[in-house]
Amino acid sequence: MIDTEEQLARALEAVAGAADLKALDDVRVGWMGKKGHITDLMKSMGSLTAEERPVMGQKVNDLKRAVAASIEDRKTALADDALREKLLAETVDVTLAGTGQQSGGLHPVTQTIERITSLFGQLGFTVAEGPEIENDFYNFEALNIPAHHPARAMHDTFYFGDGKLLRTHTSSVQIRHMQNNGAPCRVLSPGRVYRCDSDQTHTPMFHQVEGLYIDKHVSFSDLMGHLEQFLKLFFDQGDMEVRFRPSYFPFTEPSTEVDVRAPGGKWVEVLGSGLVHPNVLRAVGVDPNEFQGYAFGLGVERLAMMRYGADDLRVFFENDVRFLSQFR
Ligand code: 2U9
Repeated sequence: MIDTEEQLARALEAVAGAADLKALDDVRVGWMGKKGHITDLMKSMGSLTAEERPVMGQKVNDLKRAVAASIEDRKTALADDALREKLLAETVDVTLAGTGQQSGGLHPVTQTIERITSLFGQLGFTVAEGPEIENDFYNFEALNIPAHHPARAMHDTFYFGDGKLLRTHTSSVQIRHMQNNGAPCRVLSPGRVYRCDSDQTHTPMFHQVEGLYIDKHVSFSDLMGHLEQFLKLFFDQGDMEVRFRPSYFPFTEPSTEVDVRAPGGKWVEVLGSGLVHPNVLRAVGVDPNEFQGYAFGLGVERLAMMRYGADDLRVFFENDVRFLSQFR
């Protein structure tokens, strides 16, 4: 009879010597497969006597179970080894210095709006907001710009076609504010405005800050003094030259455009202003014989361009992080 003890020893040696899963599978096929050693043993039992056969059958079954169990054990051990190796290779050294998180910052337009509102805040101005989608009354009519007034051609307005439009200035916010709160008032309206215009110095959307100061004794010299002081503080230049040029706006009378002397000696326009037109006060139910005051409007990107020395308005809308990160 065949010595199954010796067979088992040979099998266990082969299993232990299998260096990887592929080699182990070859061992399995060699022992347990259709043409494997154990199958051969089963077949050879035909030549045994009737007494030998059950004894041998038992031994071969035991051998088969033992070989299968050792293959399973080896398989688990090889998988464990592979996992251990993988974990070792992927070890993260938690004591290494981190790569750091870059902090963001406010957009230069936001920073400019905050600078402007903070400076006028020192004069007691508060901030008001309102809708970007407006109607004819708040954007034009109440501002002394009636239908067919040539000033409507000054604004290339985006119309929705149902009487609604995108506000062309934030004056509409101040009209709403006075309608709701009456006079006196000191209010700033920063926000997006829209005009159908696009080139190096015009974008279809830009930001304005408008200011409105209405009280019983507000004069043109208040306008001049406040705006000159604001510009000197805004540009951080105490000896900055400021020039008031006569102009025309439907909503102010008299009106003035304000220039500052740029480093090259050139006069550059920075804002428009004037004493609020009596018709505008009447439109919101304020008596122009009791109250009067000044209003001004400025383009935020334009002021930001001058302060930061940018030469193209569009950089403020492209959101290129290489540009934005300079303002962190
Ligand atoms: C009310 C009454 C009057 C706001 C004013 C300007 C002059 C002005 C421009 C500056 C550059 C617009 O962004 S810009 O193109 N604005 O010149 N704006 S006075 O006047 C008002 C506002 C509200 C109730």
